[in-house]
Amino acid sequence: MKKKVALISYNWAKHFSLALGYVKAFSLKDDFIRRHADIEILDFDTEGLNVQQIVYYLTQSRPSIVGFSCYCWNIEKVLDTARILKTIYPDTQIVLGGPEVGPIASKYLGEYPFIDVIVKGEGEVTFAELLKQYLGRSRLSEIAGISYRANGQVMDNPDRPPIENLGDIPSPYLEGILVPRDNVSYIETYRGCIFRCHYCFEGKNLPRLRFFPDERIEKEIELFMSRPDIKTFHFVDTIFNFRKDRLAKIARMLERANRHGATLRTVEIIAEFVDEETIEYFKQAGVRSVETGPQTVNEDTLANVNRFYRAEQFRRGVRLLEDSGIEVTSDLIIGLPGDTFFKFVRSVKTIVGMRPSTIVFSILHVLPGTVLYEKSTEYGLKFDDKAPHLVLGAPNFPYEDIDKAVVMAFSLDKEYNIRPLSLA
Ligand code: B12
Ligand code: SF4
Repeated sequence: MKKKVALISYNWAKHFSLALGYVKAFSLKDDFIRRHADIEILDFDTEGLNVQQIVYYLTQSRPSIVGFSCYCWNIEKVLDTARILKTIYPDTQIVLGGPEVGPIASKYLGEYPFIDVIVKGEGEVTFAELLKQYLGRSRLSEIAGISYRANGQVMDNPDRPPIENLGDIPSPYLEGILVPRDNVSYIETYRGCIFRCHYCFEGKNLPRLRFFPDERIEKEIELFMSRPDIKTFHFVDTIFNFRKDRLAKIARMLERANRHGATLRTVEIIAEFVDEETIEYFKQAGVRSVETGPQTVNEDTLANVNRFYRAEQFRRGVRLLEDSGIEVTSDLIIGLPGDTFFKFVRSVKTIVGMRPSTIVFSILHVLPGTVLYEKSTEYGLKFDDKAPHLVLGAPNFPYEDIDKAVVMAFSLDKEYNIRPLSLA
């Protein structure tokens, strides 16, 4: 009989898990796994069903291996589900992966005895090897990229190098494992980021960019655009416009495939890189709105967190975009090391003066795997070690001031960001 494997993701805002789509698609490439394992992806909404309902659901199929996709917004629910499952079925193997647990795998294993294995970093190859191990084909000690429990001890195997050729991962969309849904579907064209902002884990600190093959991206775009129900979708890429020739290529693919008037929602961009030509490519691609930094405008803070910002180019980029009808969302982070309450106010004044459509304020999350997390003491950062790891104080930005900034941001959000639909 085939072993039952459940891959679970607690998503945000009706999204579904691209990560688990890749993990399943890669595992099914292997003939032995295909013959011996039944892999089911279960997407739930983080705020939807409660843990008891999910556990009850799992008792119906009794998977012997349960893999969870872990992010700072769902880890509490993952841990509750895993603990209860392991108590009911001690033989069930609990495997965790994702950016919340990978960078601090030993810590999680040390604190939560019901976790069996944590996959560090990219999960595709490692999870397939792990499945083969569960099916009797290898030993945990031989699998790179995992931490695990053996005889009561936490073992930490060496990291696995990044997947060299991303084309080795079958597309979960083209394989029919994931079905695109309007507004919450993502295409990934490359992994990594050209920058290394110290608060960010998007590029996962990997040394260089790696790209999915063009033909495969084109086929995914074609699949999305062939569906009249897909009115809008996203790219997961860290910076949509990091190189103009690439942007031009993707824009052409999108234009060619777009027969139902689909639009691209909120791609992440660097505003400083925007010029007239970029605007033309964005239009060709169907981009209606973009999201960008600068997170703070203060030079010492920018230097502290290794963030790229060029005031005049940024201003020009925002104007070019807004004047050509592409909405700009500008992001500011509260609590970055180097900022103070008044420096935060300065950032707000500067950005309001540039008149983007929307300003999004967020409180600094000190995320595992980031430089700020690893060097928090050096930076004098206090943060809640419990996810989502919100900052509780920086050297000249004490908790009370952070709180004041949050209240101010809340009011500004009402004042600046609300537009009745009739005026939008
Ligand atoms: C899409 C997305 C969202 C979506 C939600 C997606 C969902 N499924 O619910 C939205 C836009 C709603 C969102 C919101 C937020 N997000 Co977000 N988001 C992303 C984004 C851009 C893409 C995720 C993705 O699909 N990546 C592609 C897949 C392939 O990569 P992956 O998820 O890392 O998966 C790989 C490995 O981690 C591993 N893996 C993952 N799961 C599993 C499971 C198993 C069993 C195994 C073996 C392996 C494995 O294998 C995968 C393949 O290699 C990432 C950045 C990024 N580029 O990854 C941030 C990211 C996940 N988000 C992040 C954050 C902080 C947030 C917010 C808190 C931001 C905020 N300030 O509000 C909010 C949280 C919601 C809230 N309001 O509280 C952080 C999370 C860090 C952490 N420790 O969890 C990330 C990493 C970005 C960052 N800032 O560094 N987000
Ligand atoms: S914040 Fe943006 S630019 Fe900076 S490392 Fe993350 S994805 Fe790259």
